[in-house]
Amino acid sequence: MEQSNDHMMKNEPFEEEYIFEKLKEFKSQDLTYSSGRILGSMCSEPHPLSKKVHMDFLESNLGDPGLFEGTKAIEEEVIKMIASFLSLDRPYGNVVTGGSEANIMAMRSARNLYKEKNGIKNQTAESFEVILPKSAHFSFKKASDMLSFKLIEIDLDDEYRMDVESVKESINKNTIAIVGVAGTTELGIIDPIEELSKIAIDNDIYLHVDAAFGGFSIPFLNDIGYNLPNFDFSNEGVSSITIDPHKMGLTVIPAGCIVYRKKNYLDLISVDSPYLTVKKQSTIVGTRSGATSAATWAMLKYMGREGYSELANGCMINTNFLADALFKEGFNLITKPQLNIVSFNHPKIETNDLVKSIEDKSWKVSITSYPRAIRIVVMPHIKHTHLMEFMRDLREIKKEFDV
Ligand code: 0PR
Repeated sequence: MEQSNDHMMKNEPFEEEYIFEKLKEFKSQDLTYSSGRILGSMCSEPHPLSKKVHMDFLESNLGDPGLFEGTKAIEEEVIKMIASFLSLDRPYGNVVTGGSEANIMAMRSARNLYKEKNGIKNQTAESFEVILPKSAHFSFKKASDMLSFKLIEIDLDDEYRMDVESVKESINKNTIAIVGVAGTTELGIIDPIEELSKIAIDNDIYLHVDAAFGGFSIPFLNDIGYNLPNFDFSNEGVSSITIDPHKMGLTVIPAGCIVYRKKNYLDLISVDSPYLTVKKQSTIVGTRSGATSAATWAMLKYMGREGYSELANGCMINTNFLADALFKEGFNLITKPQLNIVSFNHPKIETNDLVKSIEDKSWKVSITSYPRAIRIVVMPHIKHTHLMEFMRDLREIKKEFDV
């Protein structure tokens, strides 16, 4: 069984048994969701059905959909099903690799729409501007670099939402898009999309909503009476929405979705693909997985709105339990959780020191940048018992710090 490094360097064939053994060793270094120790991730353990379906479609390539017409039909149904809970009857869009790709596609559409409207043929790079909240995900920094537009970062109000007055003041003739977030990465806050929509209509500007995280919770929580703000296409100014099945949708990675109100937004970013079975392609990725579309389709059918309501509600119950427990122990909650994210710090312990002590007890948390705090994303793999253990450890840590 044991084969030498020499052998490896020559890249001679190995026995299957050795390969599995080696990979098992690598995998043993990974954390598992089921341990409950991953507290700072927006991904979770995929549902077994999603894994099974994914395996059945591994060879399918949506980069050349004429070869995989059945899978292409699945992708279209996924976009339709998702759009139905975003209040849009005739959607256009794709299942993509995640929120980053979806956001980059939306920004490309917005820029090209602006160019079309203004008769701009060449890049006038430095003059394009996108208005977005300070809380927006870093994928917009990538988009800005790739597409050459300036980011106009808007301050947040007292509730960490994008400040609407500042948005109005920042609009000028170079504005190509406004971005609002429904479920911010650090705090899970929902921006005032209804107001942004009015501003977008009044100024004839493209409005993109990044609901990568919140999109798979907000509609289902509202079904059961949560009364969260409306972020969807029923706001006439919303041009596109990012929404990720691989976050709260329980599907395998990589599954994100971009949903557009108009076909033109997709056409504006299509390039000729002469030697494929279709003559145009709009996604950033060329050869792309059909398996994630199939797995997402299966999960949407299997869970239904009710299943996703139950899932999101379970996470919210755990979120509120954690927030209350932290508050009782004297921690500062940055904000009352709107979705399943709790961010906190301690008035007498430096956040970095607190993180170190938490990590010494084998928990993985993440740190927010504004304001600086510890962030816990209460995903479906985090159970009540894990949170009880976590609180026990926090009480010990407090003792160590003498507070
Ligand atoms: N938009 C929002 C609002 C997001 O929160 C994220 C990711 C994205 C877009 C980009 O999505 P993709 O990562 O699918 O391209 N937010 C998390 C983050 O960056 C993703 C994450 C997932 C982080 C798992 C950690 C982790 O373990 O914080």
